[in-house]
Amino acid sequence: MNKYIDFEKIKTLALEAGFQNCGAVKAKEYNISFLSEWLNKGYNAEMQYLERNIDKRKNPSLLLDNSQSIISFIISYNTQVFANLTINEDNKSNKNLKFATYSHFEDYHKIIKQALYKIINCIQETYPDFKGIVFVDSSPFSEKMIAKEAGLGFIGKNSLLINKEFGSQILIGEIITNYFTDYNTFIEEDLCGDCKLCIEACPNKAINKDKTLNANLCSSYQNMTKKGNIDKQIKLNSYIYGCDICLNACPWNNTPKVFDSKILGLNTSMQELIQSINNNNIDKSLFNKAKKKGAIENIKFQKLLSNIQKANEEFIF
Ligand code: B12
Repeated sequence: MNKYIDFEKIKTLALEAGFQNCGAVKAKEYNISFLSEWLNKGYNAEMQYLERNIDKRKNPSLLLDNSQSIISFIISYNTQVFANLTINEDNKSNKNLKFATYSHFEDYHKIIKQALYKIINCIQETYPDFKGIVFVDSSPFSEKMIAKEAGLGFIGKNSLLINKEFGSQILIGEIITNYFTDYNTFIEEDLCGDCKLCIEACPNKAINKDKTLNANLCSSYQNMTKKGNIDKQIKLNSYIYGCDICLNACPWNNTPKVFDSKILGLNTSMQELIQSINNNNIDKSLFNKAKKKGAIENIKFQKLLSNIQKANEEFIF
């Protein structure tokens, strides 16, 4: 017997759970030649994990027995609370060191996972044999590729998923399930046109013309993921954790929809941490506190200190 669920039911639950949108694709094999080309050029830097699980990256259906569908969910972090905070930050000196916007919030990995499990539990009340596994970020497949196929946006020149309504300040998660549903049939056209603002804005020329990113040159890789110190030639432009330069340059982020998020709250400890950094009295206990609640989970204190030193050196030279 076919296990089918009406997509509208999933969408209703997704919006109730606090997502901005969702879309479904059939779990199937994809052509991922874009990934091998990217890896062959060494653009993954030291992120060797991207070279593993190639079978699953190609065919995410291998991740669940009898899988039929992948449902992709997006959540925007253009929230009203952050908009208010940004206004306050504008008043400060422009020598302030910055964290990428998404890291001002509570840990999106936890929040999205919880919301996705909630959706699965609700569905199981009516469909007890509905099975679902959830992924956020650590997914062994391209989340942007699936989201694009699911009709949630297009891939911009900066290689990010851009949604017409919410821009690129969005995060992605998925449920892989054993149920069929109604699949998306509309793929958003490429709406970058001739615009090259993100390419031009990147201080390290990390963005190539073919929508790929050389992670070796991306400050976000250098100040978050890379073990050890940042390469000398990299310019951080004040970013000591992650980077928003190519997102901020994007016209699709000029007039983003600002809203009250039901689930994505600010990590208030980040403000205390940032203040201590900009007052030159960084406090390890504030760092630990911010790390516990927030999205800066993958950085060690020593690395943050060396990022701060590097960013400050740029003001001197
Ligand atoms: C490794 C990684 C990084 C690396 C490398 C980034 C990169 N562009 O590859 C680093 C550390 C630099 C990084 C930085 C950031 N990241 Co990151 N990252 C990832 C991760 C874990 C894997 C990405 C990957 O596989 N890269 C390899 C390349 C080749 O593949 P790709 O990036 O998926 O994109 C290609 C395909 O989608 C392909 N494609 C597009 N359409 C189609 C259609 C078909 C049919 C096919 C076959 C292919 C195809 O073209 C794309 C470009 O080459 C994903 C989560 C995940 N599991 O997918 C998050 C993810 C991409 N990151 C995310 C975020 C938020 C960021 C930052 C904005 C954080 C910050 N503020 O600092 C920056 C943005 C930098 C940038 N411009 O990309 C979000 C992006 C959301 C969005 N709007 O797109 C993701 C999806 C995490 C999440 N769950 O939300 N990241």
